[in-house]
Amino acid sequence: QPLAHWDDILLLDRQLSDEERMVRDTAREYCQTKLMPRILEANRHEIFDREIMREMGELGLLGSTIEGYGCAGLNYVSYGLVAREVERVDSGYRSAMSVQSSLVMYPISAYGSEAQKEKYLPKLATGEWVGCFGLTEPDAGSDPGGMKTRAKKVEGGYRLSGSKMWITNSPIADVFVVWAKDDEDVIRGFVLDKGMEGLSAPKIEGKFSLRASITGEIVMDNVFVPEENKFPDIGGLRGPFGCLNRARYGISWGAMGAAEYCWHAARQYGLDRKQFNRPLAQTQLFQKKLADMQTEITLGLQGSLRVGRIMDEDKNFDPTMISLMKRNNCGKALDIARVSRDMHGGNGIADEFHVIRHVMNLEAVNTYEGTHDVHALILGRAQTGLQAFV
Ligand code: TGC
Ligand code: FAD
Repeated sequence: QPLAHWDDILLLDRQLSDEERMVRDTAREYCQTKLMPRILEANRHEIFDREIMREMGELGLLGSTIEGYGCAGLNYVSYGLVAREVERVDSGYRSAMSVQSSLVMYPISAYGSEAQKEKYLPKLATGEWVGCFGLTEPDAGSDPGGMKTRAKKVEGGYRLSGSKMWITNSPIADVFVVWAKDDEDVIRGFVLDKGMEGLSAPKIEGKFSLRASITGEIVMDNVFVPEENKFPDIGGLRGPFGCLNRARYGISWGAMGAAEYCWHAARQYGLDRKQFNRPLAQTQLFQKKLADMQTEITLGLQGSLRVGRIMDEDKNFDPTMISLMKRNNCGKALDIARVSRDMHGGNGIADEFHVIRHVMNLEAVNTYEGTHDVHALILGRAQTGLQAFV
């Protein structure tokens, strides 16, 4: 008989509190019963079902770490556990959730005025409003400091001009958190509302990754943004990076959820399928691959749990910890998904088996929020004191 806890060899379950287990189980139940049945068609036809945001809102999964304003006030470990369950189904659904939570609601809660918090957070928490986060531009990806979007001071506010590229949720967004340089060349954050004159968000077509997540541009043609829509005090890259820390942390858990799906699927496939008169799982090569998957996933989850505990206990966590886990877990998840695809043979390329979808998704997950190599450079700089970006 297999070991009873072969899928949790270091007993992560026992490291969780009752409340954390309850949050995880609620998220798992929702994801398996409501999201999993939708994903095949959503991925095939590039459909993002807007209703999903309302469902997540109802369960308290949006902005879940925020206290008040209709948010659940959970800890960061719980947030990570939810990301793991959502991404076990699809990275695109986790994208929608993490952008709303970490990249839209978090900056409003951390940098926003009281009026901004009251106006935006409750409706974002229920999923009535969808948000997006505009940092990347066509010519400024890994180097967001090179952005060209300008916020020119005018009477009563600012005029924003420029364009943002690869923006999750933008075509359906009601709320746009946008980063732009002011007249002093300082990066500032603004909250734009759908319908502002000069604001549009065309969809990017033809993605072969995260097809169940909607991605677009944000085009700003001299958009007037009133003073009260600017984050009052935050300036510089610290603003967007404060949000990215939270999102990257969630991704480190989420990527492990996708990897777990691929690992479990490969194991089951190997038990069920016979070649040369024995189950594939009874071959040495197959078992070595399963052992490698089990090892990387077990260590990756422990690492993310450790970072989550530090975030919950010591608010002064070091972002380098997050770079380490985002980089490692995304890279390892992508490797695991590719190997699982191979272990499924020809069936591995059929979407009914779901593994090829995870492979395609994890390509983007390994790239966004800081590429695998950019996080290597962040880690390299942190241990040598020498920056190698330029
Ligand atoms: P650098 O000199 O390193 O820093 C400039 C200022 O920013 C501060 N800072 C941070 N603050 C908090 N947390 C962090 N992680 C921070 N990293 C940097 C830093 O202290 C400094 O502050 P100050 O006050 O002294 O000015 O800046 P650099 O220009 O050299 O940066 C280089 C680099 C590579 C580290 C950085 O630009 C980077 O990480 N690039 C990757 C870009 C990225 O991650 N983009 C993400 C776009 S959003 C997205 O992908 C969403 S996908 C979501 C989904 O669908 O799930
Ligand atoms: P580049 O920066 O041009 O990088 C290209 C290659 O060069 C990479 O391999 C990179 O590692 C390498 N490279 C770059 N600099 C160096 C260096 N100094 N040394 C060595 N190698 C280097 N952005 C948002 O603002 N909001 C969103 O909601 C959002 N959602 C996204 C959704 C999807 C599906 C995708 C694909 C992207 C999304 N992004 C979003 C953008 C994402 O963050 C960027 O794609 C990412 O930061 C990389 O930037 P880039 O695509 O311009 O690649």
